[in-house]
Amino acid sequence: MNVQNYINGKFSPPVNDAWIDNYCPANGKIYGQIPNSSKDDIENAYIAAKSVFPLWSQTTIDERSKILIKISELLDANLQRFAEAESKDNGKPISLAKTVDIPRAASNFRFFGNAITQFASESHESVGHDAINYTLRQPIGIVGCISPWNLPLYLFTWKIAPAIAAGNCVVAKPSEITPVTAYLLGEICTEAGLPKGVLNIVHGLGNTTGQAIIEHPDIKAISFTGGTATGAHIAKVAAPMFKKLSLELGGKNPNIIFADCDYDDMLETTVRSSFANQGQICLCGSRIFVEAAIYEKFKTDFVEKVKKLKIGHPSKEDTNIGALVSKPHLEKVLQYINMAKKENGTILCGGNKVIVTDYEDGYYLEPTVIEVATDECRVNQEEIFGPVVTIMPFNTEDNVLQMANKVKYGLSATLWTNNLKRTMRMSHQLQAGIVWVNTWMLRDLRTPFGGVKASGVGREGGFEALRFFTEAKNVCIKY
Ligand code: TXE
Repeated sequence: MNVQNYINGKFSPPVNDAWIDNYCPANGKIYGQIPNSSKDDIENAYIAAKSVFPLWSQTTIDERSKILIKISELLDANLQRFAEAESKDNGKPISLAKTVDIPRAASNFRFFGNAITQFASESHESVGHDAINYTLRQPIGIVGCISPWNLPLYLFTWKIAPAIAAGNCVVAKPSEITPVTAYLLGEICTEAGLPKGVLNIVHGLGNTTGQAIIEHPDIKAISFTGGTATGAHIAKVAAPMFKKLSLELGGKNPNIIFADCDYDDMLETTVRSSFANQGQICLCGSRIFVEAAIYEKFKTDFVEKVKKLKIGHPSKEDTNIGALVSKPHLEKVLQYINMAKKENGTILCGGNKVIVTDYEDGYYLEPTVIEVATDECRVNQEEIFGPVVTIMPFNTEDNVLQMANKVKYGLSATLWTNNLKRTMRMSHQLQAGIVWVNTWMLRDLRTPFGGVKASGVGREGGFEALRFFTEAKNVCIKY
């Protein structure tokens, strides 16, 4: 499928007519082209956004809400088509695209369509001064949204929906590796009656198209999800222009298992938290720490279950593990597996490329479990972002807490225990933006989402996202 930019409500090729090949991860073949847009396309998108901004920012809340909810309904109605496109573009199992990615994209619009109707500001009476303060929450203006390839439409809409709900106009760039569902979203926005120019979707590489967004002096806020190195680069470019920034970056999340947990539930969920989406979710629990008393049992049971996961073409309903997103990414993950061997890690299962019949050039990899000799080795410290987890035992709460926190990242952590006091102690001390206890990736869209340390800056989700996409202005009136 060939992709075009969506600027001012219309599909158009890039000004410089430069194109990039788009690969299908399931078979390694080129199946379309996408624009490699330049500064000129970003400028056109900006001009379209700017021209409609006064109108959009003054649209009633009710009107905005209705349009967002209409977009969510259209996504629901097109679930199958979008799920197939997402699975083909990204390599993820169709079952995941159908039950998680696309429904969640629809929920993002529904949620923020409703949330904006409840987004209240504050007022404070300055007693003794005969004055009253009230706080306006004004849209920022034109904002930039840049998203990654792992949950393409899910994360793209996670940014766009609150931005437009709050009255901003958007210049957005999806990942060049997975552009298709963002392209299809354009049609839906037009059909839902979103005024032209409110959302402009520009495709292209990070260092050309993305760079033009972050360097644009009048794009006043950037919401970005992606790699930590890219996040640091964006922060550097944005700082001298005092842009507002929300950065959702990488993770190397601990999954801490105590002997007193509900074992079967933990085992089932740990397989999912390790390998869902081929392990390419920033929330995956890639470092598993198991209390020594149940370590050997866990090791045997976990490996047995992992070996049963079905690796196959993403379009097959019974596939558990699809293809990795790209050839360079597959190679990066394989390098980490080799590194594990050099670091005296033991590969308990997996570790090899998989040849799927009829799709020999697809980017398939066995789900891999590595028993590490020390928590300080690189495979246990660096984000691999693939179907690879490390496991090791621990003896005490203090010992595991120290290892859990001894990485540069701090996105999420998972804890398995039935001990309430320990739950509280650990949850409060884990260095992470999100802690799950006896579950994983249970998301309530009202809750704050984001990380600490190298996992990012700022929070999205619920009213946090609406706060990010607005400027607070206090008005003080003496009466
Ligand atoms: O991400 P990039 P990549 C991690 C994961 C992965 C690594 C690199 O470890 O292996 O990051 O992945 C755009 N100005 N995560 O290279 O480059 C880019 O076009 C503006 C974790 O694919 O950060 C894309 O749209 N934009 C992560 C987006 O940034 C730029 C999910 C993300 O791509 C840009 C993905 C620039 N100079 C990878 N350079 C998560 N937190 O979930 C790139 N981009």
